[in-house]
Amino acid sequence: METEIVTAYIGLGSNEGFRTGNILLAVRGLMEAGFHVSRLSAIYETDPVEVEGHEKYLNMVAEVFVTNVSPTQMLARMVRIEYLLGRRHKYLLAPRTIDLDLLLYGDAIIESEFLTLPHPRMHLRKFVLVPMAELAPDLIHPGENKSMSEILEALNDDSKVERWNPDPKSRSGDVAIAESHAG
Ligand code: PH2
Ligand code: MG
Ligand code: MG
Repeated sequence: METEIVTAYIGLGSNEGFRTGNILLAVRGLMEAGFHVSRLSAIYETDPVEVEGHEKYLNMVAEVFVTNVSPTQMLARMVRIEYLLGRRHKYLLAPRTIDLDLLLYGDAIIESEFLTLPHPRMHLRKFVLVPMAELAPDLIHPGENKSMSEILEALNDDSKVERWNPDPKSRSGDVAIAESHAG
């Protein structure tokens, strides 16, 4: 049987609990779910958008190679990882231990009741485009027909997206939690 390898991109986000731990456990979850994780962007600390008064997010994008897994099957596995990492859908846009969004599945354009591809808001979100442009600046967005770096450059979004800094002097909440775990 012919096996086709599809390159897919998954957006990871966490703004509740031990955020770096959640992100890394989610990457491990993706690997255990049978995805070949080929590359990871840096982790970025980002201002929450589309919501008010929530904690800052950590965001990252993972590039995965997929064989014989449909986009819907991917989504089902991703929802399971979210659940295993303690995500409970309290309300739309609620703070979450982990959010896994399927951004791109090759150049598929899909609109079904379960899934829209490309992710319908990825081209509007700096917290997605910065890590996307880090991994694949010349990749063409199949709906916008522009590269990730072109879309990012044209974006009018002054929300903060900064490389996450694990320096303990920055006293980010994660470092405090990591230190308390270290005993
Ligand atoms: N996700 C949202 C809403 N707002 N803001 C940032 N910075 N990062 C996110 O991952 C994010 C958000 C809904 O999924
Ligand atoms: Mg999301
Ligand atoms: Mg989501």
